[in-house]
Amino acid sequence: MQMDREMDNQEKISKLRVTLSAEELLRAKIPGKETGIEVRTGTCGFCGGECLLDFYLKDGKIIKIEGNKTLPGASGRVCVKGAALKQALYHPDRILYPMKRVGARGEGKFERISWEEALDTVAERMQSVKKIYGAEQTMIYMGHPKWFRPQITDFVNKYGTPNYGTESSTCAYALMMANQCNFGKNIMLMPPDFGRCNTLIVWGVNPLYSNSVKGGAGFLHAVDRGINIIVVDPKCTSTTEYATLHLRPVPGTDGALALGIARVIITEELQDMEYIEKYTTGYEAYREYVMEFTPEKVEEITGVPAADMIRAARMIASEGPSSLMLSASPVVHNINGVQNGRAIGLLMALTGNFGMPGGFAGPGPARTRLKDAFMQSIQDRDYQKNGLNYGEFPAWDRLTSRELQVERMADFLLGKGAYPIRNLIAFGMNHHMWPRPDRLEEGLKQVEFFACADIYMNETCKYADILLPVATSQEREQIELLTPQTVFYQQKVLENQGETKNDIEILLELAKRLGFSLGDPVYHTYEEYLQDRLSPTGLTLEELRAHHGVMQAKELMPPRTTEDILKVQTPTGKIEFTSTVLESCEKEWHEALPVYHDFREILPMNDYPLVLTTGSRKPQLFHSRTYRLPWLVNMETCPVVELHPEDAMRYGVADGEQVMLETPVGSLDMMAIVTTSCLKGVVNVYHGAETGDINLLLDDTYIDPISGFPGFKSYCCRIVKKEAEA
Ligand SMILES: Nc1nc2c(c(=O)[nH]1)N[C@H]1C(S)=C(S)[C@@H](COP(=O)(O)OP(=O)(O)OC[C@H]3O[C@@H](n4cnc5c(=O)[nH]c(N)nc54)[C@H](O)[C@@H]3O)O[C@H]1N2
Ligand SMILES: Nc1nc2c(c(=O)[nH]1)N[C@H]1C(S)=C(S)[C@@H](COP(=O)(O)OP(=O)(O)OC[C@H]3O[C@@H](n4cnc5c(=O)[nH]c(N)nc54)[C@H](O)[C@@H]3O)O[C@H]1N2
Ligand code: SF4
Ligand SMILES: [Mo]
Repeated sequence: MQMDREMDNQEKISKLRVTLSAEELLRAKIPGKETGIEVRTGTCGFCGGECLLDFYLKDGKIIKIEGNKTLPGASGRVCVKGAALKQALYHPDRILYPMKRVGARGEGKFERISWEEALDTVAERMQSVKKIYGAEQTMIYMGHPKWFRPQITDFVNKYGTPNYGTESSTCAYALMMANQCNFGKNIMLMPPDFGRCNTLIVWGVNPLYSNSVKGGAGFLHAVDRGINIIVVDPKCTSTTEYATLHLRPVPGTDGALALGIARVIITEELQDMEYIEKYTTGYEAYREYVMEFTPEKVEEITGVPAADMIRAARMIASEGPSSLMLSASPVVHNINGVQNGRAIGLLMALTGNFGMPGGFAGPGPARTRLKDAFMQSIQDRDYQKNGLNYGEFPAWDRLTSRELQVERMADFLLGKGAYPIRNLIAFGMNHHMWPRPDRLEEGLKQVEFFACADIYMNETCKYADILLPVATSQEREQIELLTPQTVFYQQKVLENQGETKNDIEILLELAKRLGFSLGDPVYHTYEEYLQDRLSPTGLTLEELRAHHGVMQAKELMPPRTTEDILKVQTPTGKIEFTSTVLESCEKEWHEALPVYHDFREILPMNDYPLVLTTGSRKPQLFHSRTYRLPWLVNMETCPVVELHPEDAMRYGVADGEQVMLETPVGSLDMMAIVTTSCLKGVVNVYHGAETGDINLLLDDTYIDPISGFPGFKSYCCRIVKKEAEA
């Protein structure tokens, strides 16, 4: 179909070539000799989604972007952010040269220096701190860019600091912890089986906004198959419009809902006893515990009507196979997030869906792999035990990646840890993404030395002593998988702007100065890294380039079978209704059962009666990356708070009016958007903006004691109408 459409287009373009003048062809951006327009296919990379795009170049500059339609696995789509890449790539905020600070910290005054000077300065600081005080007094941080996560981990291990943390201290790892407690350590974030399930539970995910091109397409494919879709989301979104059943719990109450669903399944004897007996442990204790969650009690806690919850339970258990779509964030952006995540995942064990075709984490075809892909090969961390908060989150220390939980970075930079942090070396850091960025700013002012590698001059960079200019994914060669068996080599779409280098090139340069190299076996250049990444596929870089960058892998891993998946790697070798890891932590809230704790019991809800949810994704925004792009931010030019009409009425606020949003931490002015898409009693604010940053109002000690994740999705607030100025 897609190929046919593409042929039609080609035919139309050929006709145009005959009928239009060169000038008209240029205006229509038709590629060819007459216009000098060339099309190069590459990955977008703006959100890490790696969608395939066609970049139209004229005189080396991108003039148009379209979704690629021809390569295997390409959807032909581009989301609004990808379409705005043109503004992002050539934005004046791009850091194009290495620089050193000449003004005060935070002032943003810099002077251009050479790469030699920049790299020598950073390496010398790292070396001297290591020699005099120990490598642990250098902290290394990395934000959302994930493409070089395994390489930076390798770099950190070889340098020798335990104090290495990433944005995954607020994203993905807590859900992985929940999954690993239940299903063992080889289970990460599992995509649902869109093609084979009969009931799909979309729990706290909005794929049409957050994963618009790939996950969105998978979700719509499942919708087209006419299966049951249960969406669990407090808000109404474009995803919930496709729901057969939309459950709207108060944020952070997911655990109670899942336990209530389990109770219905067990009381109606719909659980899969044969599966439970064969593959699980702790069922008796779990069964006893879930009996507390009667439909009436669950309705009171979550606000979900009992009848809807019962319907969902019957669908999941009787109309399977049932699959589960979870996100890296909302469920675990609550202070009871790991236990809630466990309670949800265990529904897949209760109903015998874990590891089954059409179920959760089920079997899959033979596939190839790339070496060191993020999430496939989380590397163990060396030196972990000397880390600044080792022992504070014992389950975190044992599971996931063994990084430092950096939620308390402000304290460490402010010298409140067991020893000081003298160097902060950051790749893609934005302190506005953390609760209390004002405290982090104080830390950034005080740390002795701060180097930052970023694509853009963001607010964090303004505190750095040395700035390293980073290339975008269009400015580097890449190797990616297009399908489970197809490998893609992306040539550079654009020449590097200014003197930018990509992150791995920067790491290699720093490593050389520090006396080591990356990789095992070691590689010394970016090209050698690409070859190393390719090695498990059986292909060489040379032959892949010679085949226009697309080839079938020569070496495949055997298909994943149900039998293999059910050899789970928990301490007991069984799926654990009672978690051995959590129990062994012997800490409050670390119960072996997925015990439900209600956040409202520890918050001053009487004074701040509204639940504050922050960061529900908007299609046009991506954390801090988009606020500088006019095409994307012009839809919303000031901070907004969304609230339900009944709440608006209660506070005497009309749509478009100015309000003050107050939490126990502080207050901010915002514009009220009154919308029935919000759940009554819950208000929504987006995050990531440099002005009106909602994270200023979040308490950085309000965290899940198991994972250290902030309670971004269920804090408390109140709204005060601002009187119009006379
Ligand atoms: N456009 C865009 N896409 C993105 C991002 C972005 O910033 N912008 N960020 C990327 C990143 S880092 C991540 S982690 C993912 C997140 O991806 P998603 O999880 O899909 O995104 P969200 O919109 O945060 O959350 C999905 C839904 O969960 C609901 N929700 C909020 N709190 C709760 C809760 O406590 N329980 C339940 N059941 N639902 C809740 C929200 O109302 C929302 O509609 O998106 C990725 N994709
Ligand atoms: N209140 C609230 N806060 C949240 C969330 C929420 O829902 N609510 N969501 C949390 C979640 S899930 C996440 S993942 C985090 C994300 O938080 P961050 O990781 O801070 O997110 P970004 O702003 O996307 O990226 C940070 C920086 O990385 C730079 N960058 C991008 N690509 C590259 C690259 O290839 N190399 C280098 N060196 N730099 C690059 C960008 O220019 C940017 O300055 O935010 C968290 N914060
Ligand atoms: S979803 Fe959008 S921003 Fe993300 S990689 Fe795809 S086109 Fe780019
Ligand atoms: Mo995230």
